[in-house]
Amino acid sequence: MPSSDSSAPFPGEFDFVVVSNRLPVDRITDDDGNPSFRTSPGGLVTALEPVMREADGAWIGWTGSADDHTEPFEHDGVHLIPVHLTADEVEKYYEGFSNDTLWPLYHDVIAPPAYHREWWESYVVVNQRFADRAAELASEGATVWVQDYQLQLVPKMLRELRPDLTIGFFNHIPFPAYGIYSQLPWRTQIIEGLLGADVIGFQRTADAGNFSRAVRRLLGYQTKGTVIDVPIEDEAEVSGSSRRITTGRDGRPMRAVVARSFPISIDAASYEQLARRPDIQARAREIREGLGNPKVVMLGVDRLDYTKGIGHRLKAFGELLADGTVDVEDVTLVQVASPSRERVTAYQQLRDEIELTVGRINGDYGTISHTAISYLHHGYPREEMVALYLAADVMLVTALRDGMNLVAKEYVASRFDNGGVLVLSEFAGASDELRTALRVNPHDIEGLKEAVLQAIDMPASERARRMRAMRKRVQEYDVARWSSSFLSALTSSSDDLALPKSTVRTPTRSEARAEERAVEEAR
Ligand code: GDG
Repeated sequence: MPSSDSSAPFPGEFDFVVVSNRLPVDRITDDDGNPSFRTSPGGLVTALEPVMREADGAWIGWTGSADDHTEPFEHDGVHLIPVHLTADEVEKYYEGFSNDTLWPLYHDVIAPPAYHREWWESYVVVNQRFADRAAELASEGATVWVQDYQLQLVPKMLRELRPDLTIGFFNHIPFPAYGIYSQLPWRTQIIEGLLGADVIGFQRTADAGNFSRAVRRLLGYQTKGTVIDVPIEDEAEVSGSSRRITTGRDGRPMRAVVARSFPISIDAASYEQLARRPDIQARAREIREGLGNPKVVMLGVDRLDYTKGIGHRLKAFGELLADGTVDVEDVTLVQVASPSRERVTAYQQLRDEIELTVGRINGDYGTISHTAISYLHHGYPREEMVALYLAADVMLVTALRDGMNLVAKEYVASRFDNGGVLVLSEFAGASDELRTALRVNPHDIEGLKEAVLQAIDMPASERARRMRAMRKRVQEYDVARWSSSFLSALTSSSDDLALPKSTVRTPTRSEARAEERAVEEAR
């Protein structure tokens, strides 16, 4: 164990620890100006809350404010342990390396990644801080689950400090093909960092495959199916580890690391519950009335991010209006673009581009009584989101690259009426599961326009058939199932891990090849 910070409460107390960049709470200020925290509306919280409660677990993360020295506190029965970040670290580790290097790189360089050595240095320092904190708090033999791309070095750092721990890692965003990943100047360190985990989870089978390929190319380790044999260098790790240790061909001790897909999901039942509420249904009707009761309401809901393909969607809609295929009196698009990463230049530019395009389309095709695009640069309460999902005949998810895309699943979960059509990018992880959506290549504007028209004209019986199949999937594989399947893979014996069962059917060789071709072509 590391020498524990004498001021740190709860040393070695927790059997289950979650580590993520952000704590699952947002800071709010009440009417009297008193600050407090409120649970943030993410799926991860919903998924982990029951596990956290049962295990009396701790959640380590940043509060979202620079230079914030909030002490550990309890919120809704979960111990929250803030990690402090300076303003300089927020700029270099978070906005820089995480959001301006890794994010664009892992999303197939849709925007050019920036590589700066001082950002990397800050990433290392901050990852070490998170690892130190987890090492202090975890009990002997505890399970630690590290989340996402901001913390890829934590598994290795943590294993060095605490070889007795069981360590999981889940990557919420894609893992790119080697040809792209290999741009990263610190590609080997990141791979080694991740391999400190016992189980590395990805959204799609293809992501796990890309990772294993990078391991083979960069480190030359053997991989068999989803298992990677990782040589153990450190003697202390052999004696201290609770995991199965095998002997490699060269006589060196090895650890079996599993890299496979665990597609994340949502709390489907809670979306359906909201959608069945009469007040939310009334609100959905009100939204349609407010839009002038058009024949067709189309909807997009995204963080304002260049990965989401908002521009491609607007281009397709704009062209349909321009060539007269759809009429602004009949069809309207509501685009919620919730504010995101507003201090990163690429996001500022994106906002300008999108708002210019929306303005042009509305100026060219709007009438006094009908607006082509209702553009909303706000965040909304979940109730309002569900009302929008109910109001929308067609949901447009046209991401150019997306780990999963929960919006697609939320739409499906909300449509208990089996109405509505989902147009879904094949580049979103969700398209592996939601196979009866109208799947599109968003780069193909003609194809996208055709899919939009097909969605608009789709007979009710076909809508219902497609929606029923998608609803079955989302209801069965909800977020509780996601976390329990990850955690059971993590805590089961290494022997079991050698025979993992993916929750998603592994694509056949020809499907995988077709997907690779599609990716190549899209580039
Ligand atoms: C990352 C990966 C992966 C959006 N605007 C509002 C609002 N939202 C909610 C949505 C949805 C969530 O935010 C966005 O999740 P996504 O999955 O669509 O996308 P990312 O934020 O990029 O998430 C992604 C995910 O991690 C999980 O692993 O699926 O691929 O990129 O839940 O509903 N919620 C509310 N108001 C808004 O205005 N309440």
